Amino acid sequence: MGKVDEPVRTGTTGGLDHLELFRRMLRIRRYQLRIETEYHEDQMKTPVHLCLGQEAVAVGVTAVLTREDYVVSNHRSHGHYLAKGGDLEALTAELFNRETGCSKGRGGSMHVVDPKVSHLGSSSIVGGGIPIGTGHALASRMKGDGRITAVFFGDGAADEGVLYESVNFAMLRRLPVIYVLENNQYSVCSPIARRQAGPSLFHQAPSDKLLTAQVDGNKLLDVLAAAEKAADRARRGEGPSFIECVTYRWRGHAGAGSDVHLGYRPVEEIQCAIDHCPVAELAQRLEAEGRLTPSIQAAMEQEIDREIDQAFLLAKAAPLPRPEDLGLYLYKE
Ligand SMILES: Cc1ncc(C[n+]2csc(CCOP(=O)(O)OP(=O)(O)O)c2C)c(N)n1
Ligand SMILES: [Mg+2]
Repeated sequence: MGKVDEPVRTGTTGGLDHLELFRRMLRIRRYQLRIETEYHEDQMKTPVHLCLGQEAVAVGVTAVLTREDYVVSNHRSHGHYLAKGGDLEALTAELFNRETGCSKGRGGSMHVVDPKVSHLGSSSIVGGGIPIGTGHALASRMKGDGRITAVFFGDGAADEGVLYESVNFAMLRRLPVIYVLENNQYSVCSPIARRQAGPSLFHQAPSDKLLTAQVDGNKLLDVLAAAEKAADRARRGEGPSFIECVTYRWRGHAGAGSDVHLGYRPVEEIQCAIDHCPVAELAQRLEAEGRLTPSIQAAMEQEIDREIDQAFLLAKAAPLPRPEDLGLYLYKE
């Protein structure tokens, strides 16, 4: 089993280590870049949706969760899974559809799960995770197990009616859930301005029923601050929150590499997002505080790359599921 990230804090205030959060963002960044390099070899038979440029959202939100708190993710799943502490080796094996994968090779990139760290899975059905996460929060409330749930979804999912039903129900029952709208401003090739009439209506909800925030999703500390408030509120039993993290997807919707040739967004827009890189933004802050130097970063990168090398090596050598076993695991007893 690969190395598992522990939660940085356990639901009490303070104790956040920003350097450790930087390492997590860097790890997700370098992992995505490696997938991108390897994807062209066509050994990974799964579609992939890279989260390059969106690392601060996954890391900032999961930093305030305990290992027992739940995460429900979507098709752009890698960052959420790794930030929650999911096993990197098992994720890599899943990308190669191996028996050792986190979904035993049957799921691929869009269906990743790691119950050991309460990552309950991702769904390829846009918006599909929203009611599932709401249900987990309801279960926690009924059992009184003290767990909270964070649900990640995109602006495309926010176009769907299920979000209204879910948030309304969570408000009504004061469920311990954080809805994290990862607004990267596109649903495949459709810009948000062509799909939504204005800012999300949830920002106008009564504040005692729904805590809402819109933050710069490329600034780790801004995401963290909003997530912290939301988690504290959920733990106090005061109900749900809705955090919109405005960010940007650097690469094409699916697969590896740039999609500028499709012509649906200007090159300058992509460049502007890259100029506001979330990893570089945090690096600059930490450098100014004297906590990060180029050599510290280089050492982190080396260690991360070693871990990634090992994961890819193991994944490629692992067995595929046997054809006679393909009917296994379809139903849970
Ligand atoms: C119910 C449903 N409708 C449409 C699709 C096709 N589809 C896959 S991803 C996607 C875009 C989702 O956009 P968003 O929620 O903003 O997430 P992002 O890809 O930007 O991270 C669409 C329309 C789908 N998988 N499921
Ligand atoms: Mg989107």
